[in-house]
Amino acid sequence: MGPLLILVVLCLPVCSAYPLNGAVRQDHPGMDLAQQYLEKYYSFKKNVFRRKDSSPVVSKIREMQKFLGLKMTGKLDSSTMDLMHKPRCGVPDVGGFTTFPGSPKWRKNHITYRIVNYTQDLPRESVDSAIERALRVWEEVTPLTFSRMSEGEADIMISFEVGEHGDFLPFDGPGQSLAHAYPPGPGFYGDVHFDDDEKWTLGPSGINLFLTAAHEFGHSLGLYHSDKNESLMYPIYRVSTSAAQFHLSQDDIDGIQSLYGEPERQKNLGVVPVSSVSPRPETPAKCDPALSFDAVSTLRGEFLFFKDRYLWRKSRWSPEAELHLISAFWPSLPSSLDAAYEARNKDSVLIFKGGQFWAVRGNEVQAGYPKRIHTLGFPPSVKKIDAAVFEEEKKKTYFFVGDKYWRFDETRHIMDKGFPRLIRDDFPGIEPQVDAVLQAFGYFYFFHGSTQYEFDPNARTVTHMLKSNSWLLC
Ligand code: TQI
Ligand code: CA
Ligand code: ZN
Repeated sequence: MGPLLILVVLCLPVCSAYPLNGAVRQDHPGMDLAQQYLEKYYSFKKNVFRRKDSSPVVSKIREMQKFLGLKMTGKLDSSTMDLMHKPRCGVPDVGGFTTFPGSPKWRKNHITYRIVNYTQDLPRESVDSAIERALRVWEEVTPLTFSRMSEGEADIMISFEVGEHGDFLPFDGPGQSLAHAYPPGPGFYGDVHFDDDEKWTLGPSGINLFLTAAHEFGHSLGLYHSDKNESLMYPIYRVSTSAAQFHLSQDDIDGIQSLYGEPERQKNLGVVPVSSVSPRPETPAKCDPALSFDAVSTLRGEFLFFKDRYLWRKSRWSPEAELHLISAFWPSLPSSLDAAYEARNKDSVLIFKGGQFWAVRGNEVQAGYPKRIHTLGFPPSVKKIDAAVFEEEKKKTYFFVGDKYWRFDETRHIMDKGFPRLIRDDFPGIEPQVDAVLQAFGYFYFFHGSTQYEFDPNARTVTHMLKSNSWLLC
């Protein structure tokens, strides 16, 4: 059933507008798929298909129409397309994921992408981060890695287009077709186009760019659709979850791993617990609905959630969070921390309690620590910090204290002028006091008791409210 649908979906807009009887250019990408389909099911030959005089195509279509019991127009008219849209009898439906005919895939593990242009609907940074997150979805379960190019020809060229845009698969205004993607290969293959007549958003209204992109990248990497309705590759658009809760279904994972295999275990983090004391019975329960965190940080691509004497460590590779004693990583650190953040430009995690802070790198607490928080530029009235988060792009750290926040410049090592400011003025919807903050996927996640707020820093609004322990898959 795969090839049939490819033809229909990829060809539907163009075929209804341009019957195949000679009016259509023969070198557009949809034609390759149409050709594959006809070859496979109607023993159609490549060489004749490409001829200037395309009457063999017309007769093939007539043959197909005859077989399907339709009026033999020789054109891919709407009744032909409608019927072809239905599952094809006699083609076994195995269930679950499918790949393209011939299972095309990238023959390398490092893939480049380029965002060629932008939609007006979202700030550029939000588009960048939605694309990055959508690629990470696949990166996490395969040996594939993606890197972004700012010019030249990348494997996956990403653009926003309206109407006719040069590939003979014109978009159709708001609704219906949202985006399309080509299976792996050279040239336009692998590319993704988004219909810029859609209202692209990152929230639940409009069309969610992250979800759509994640689905299209599935196609760009070689997956076709799945009939498992919980899968990302199921061909019905639904906004189900927020970015924080989104996860691939097992079917998507099986599908992509059938092409590329599993991730190379496990990028060595150089961070291991130095002792393995098994947690005692008074350990916090990760799925307690009232669970709150003391501090949250990233560490070399992992997430750390601090609570009392413990931390949960959640790696990108496994959905399971591991519970450890903080002292198993860093024996000299205190428990019940106030705040933590990763200064990624220095490969360090900064950990705060009361008037002191520590810098750790791997398992080492760095020399010269703890230091006094006032050395960072806080006035004497600040006795402790509630939460801290590092913003990678701007290389700034935000420190939250009561209803105010400070901004620290990690490059120049000074507190920025004009601070503190009120949290409510710049982070509308975020209530003091903040327990912990995390930056991930382009969002800030503010933790306040058992509630977590997903905040889009570009749109300056709360996009979702979650349970604090949603990261621990409760
Ligand atoms: N676009 C279809 C889709 O992505 C068409 C398409 C483009 C396609 N490239 C393809 C189909 C390669 C098969 C193979 O499925 S769409 C959804 C979903 C669309 C649909 O605009 O209809 C999503 C785009 F699955 F939700 F229905 C994104 Cl997420
Ligand atoms: Ca559309
Ligand atoms: Zn699709």
